Amino acid sequence: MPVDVLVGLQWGDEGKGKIVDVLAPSYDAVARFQGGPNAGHTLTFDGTKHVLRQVPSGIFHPHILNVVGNGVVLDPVVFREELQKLTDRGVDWSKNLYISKKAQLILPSHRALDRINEEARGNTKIGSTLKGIGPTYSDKIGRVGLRVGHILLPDFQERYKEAVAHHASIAAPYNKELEIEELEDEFFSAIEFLRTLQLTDTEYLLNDLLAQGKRILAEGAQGSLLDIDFGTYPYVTSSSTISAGACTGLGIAPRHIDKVYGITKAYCTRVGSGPFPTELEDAVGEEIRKAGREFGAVTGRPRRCGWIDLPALRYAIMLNGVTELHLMKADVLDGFTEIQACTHYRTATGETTPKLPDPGELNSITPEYLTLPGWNTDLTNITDATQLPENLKAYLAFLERELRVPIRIVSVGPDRVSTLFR
Ligand code: 2SA
Ligand code: MG
Repeated sequence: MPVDVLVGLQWGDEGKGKIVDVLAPSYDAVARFQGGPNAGHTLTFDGTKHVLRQVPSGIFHPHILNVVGNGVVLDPVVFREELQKLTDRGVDWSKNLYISKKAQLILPSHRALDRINEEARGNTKIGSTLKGIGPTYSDKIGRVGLRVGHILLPDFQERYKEAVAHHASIAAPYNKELEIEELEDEFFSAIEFLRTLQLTDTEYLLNDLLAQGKRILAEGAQGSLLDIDFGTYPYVTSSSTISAGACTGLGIAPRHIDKVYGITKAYCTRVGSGPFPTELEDAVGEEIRKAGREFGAVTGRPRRCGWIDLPALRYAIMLNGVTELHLMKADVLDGFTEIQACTHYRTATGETTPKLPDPGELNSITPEYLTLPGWNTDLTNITDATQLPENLKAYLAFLERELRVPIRIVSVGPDRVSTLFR
C-alpha cells in the first residue's frame, strides 16, 4: 500500500512542510490534495527558509514528482510568484511539477468576495486569510467554478466573464463593488503562464505511479480542527483537511493508503477566530509566541498560543486514523520549569469528558490540566533522540500513553537536521 498521508492535527502551522521535506526523499511523488494559497509551508535547510503556498513541499528534490491535485484551489497569480521565487533560488521545477486540470481556479473576484463576506460578518469574522478560498470552494460545490483545464478551452474568456458577473450579483446586495479591474491584466498574464505548465489528469498520473509500485506522499494543508466537517465550524477552512480528503482530492482509492502521519506541536496555536479551549491570554502565552516565533507564514498575523489539548488531539487522531505522531517545536518549551497538558474538559454541567464536544459548546467548557515538570534544557544541539533530557522523554511517554499512538519524530529546531527519529 504505497500512499502515506501527512496531516496537521491542530489548527494548522504544526510544521507539516518541514516533515514533508524530511520524508520526501523516500517517496517518488508528493501531492497536495486540498487548500490553496492560504497555506504557508515553511522549510529550512542549508541556512535558507522557504515558504511554499501551493507548490508541494517535494519540489526541492528533482527526482520527485510534485502534484497539485484536483482538490486544490489554485491562484495562478500567487502560483507564478511562487515559482518565480523558486527559479530565482536555482530550483528547476519545469520537469517535475504537474497540475490537475480538475483543480479549481481562484479568480480575483473570489478574493474580493472573501473580503466582502468577512466584512459582512461583523463580530463573527472567520479570520480568513482572504485568499479567496471559501468563495472558490463554494463555486466548486455550486457547480459553477472554473477549473484549471478550462483555461485550455477557446471560450475561457466568456466563462470568466460569466463567473465575474455571478460574483458581482452576489456582492450587489451588500452595496459592494468587486473592484477587480486593476487585477485582471495580471490575472490573465498568469493564466498565459499557467498554460505553459504541465496540466494533466493527475488522477491517472498518480494511479499509473501506483501501478508501477511507486510511493506517494499526500501532503495536507491547514489542520484537522479546521476541517469543513469536523473542525470548529463555522471557524474552519472550506476543504477536507483530514486524511480521507487525500482520496477525493487526488483520485486515489482508500485501499492504497497505508501510513497516516499526524503532526502536532508540543503545545497548540491557532490563527483566526473561533474557540480555542487551552488558549493562554497571559504572559505564558506571550512567552510561547515569542519563543516559537508564532506569526502567520502568509499573513504575518500573531498566532494565539496555548497548552497541548489532548481531547482535541484524540479526536483528530481518530478521524485521521493516525499511525504515527510527529511532535514539533519541542525546543520552544525549553525555558519552562513546568508545562501543562489538558487531559479532559469539564462541561457546563460539571461532568468531565476526554472527548471534544460540539464546537458550539467549546466556549462553555473548562480544560482540566495535568502539570508536568519541564526539561528546562537547551535542545538545539541534540542530534539523537536517545540524548533527549529525561523530563522530555517522560513527556513523550505521557503523550503516547494518553494518545495511544507512537511518537516517531521529535523536532527540536526549524532546520532539516533538527529532526530526531525514535
Ligand atoms: P481561509 O483563508 O478561508 O482558509 O481561513 C479560514 C480559517 O482557516 C484558517 N487558516 C489557517 N490557519 C493556520 N495557518 C494557515 N496558513 C497560514 C500559515 C496562515 C497565515 O501557514 O501561517 O499566514 O496567517 C491557515 N490558512 C487558513 C484561518 O486562520 C481561518 O481561521
Ligand atoms: Mg502554515
